[in-house]
Amino acid sequence: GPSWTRERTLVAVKPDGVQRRLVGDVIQRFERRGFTLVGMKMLQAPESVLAEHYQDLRRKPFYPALIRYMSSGPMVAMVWEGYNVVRASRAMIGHTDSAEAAPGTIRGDFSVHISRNVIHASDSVEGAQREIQLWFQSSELVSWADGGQHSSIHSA
Ligand code: IDP
Ligand code: MG
Repeated sequence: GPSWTRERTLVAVKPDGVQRRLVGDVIQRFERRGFTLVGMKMLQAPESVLAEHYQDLRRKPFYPALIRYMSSGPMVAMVWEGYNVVRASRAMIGHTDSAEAAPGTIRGDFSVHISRNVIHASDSVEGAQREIQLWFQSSELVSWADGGQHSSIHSA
């Protein structure tokens, strides 16, 4: 079938989001939207993985603080699947800078500062593929048939 039927993205509740008990709310938003959860794990991220994840930001002044923040406690990494899930999840999480994030988005509802912005989502299909491979073994991802109300649109 067409490749978009299997579009996947990496979403991660960052350590501040876990500490603030926002994991359930995040999952609920993605479930209600109709996306399919195909992988999930809780972990305290190793700095080596974070360094690869944020390789494009390594020269930014905030980079050391970013790595400290992201490794400060457990995070919950997830892989969500569905039609246009990469673009849709960026819209759902909202602007990187919480002050700019629209109300109704995850960052717009739960975060006031760019350095504690609760959640990550991949920003492109290529980036998503790279990040999913970085955080998950392929054996940790599960394909399952959606027999529910969203099956027609997500596999049309
Ligand atoms: P994104 O998470 O919306 O994709 P990126 O520009 O890729 O945003 O930056 C990755 C992460 O780095 C942000 O989510 C945020 O945690 C952190 N970050 C980005 N810019 C700043 C900054 O100016 N100060 C502090 N942290 C920042
Ligand atoms: Mg990014």
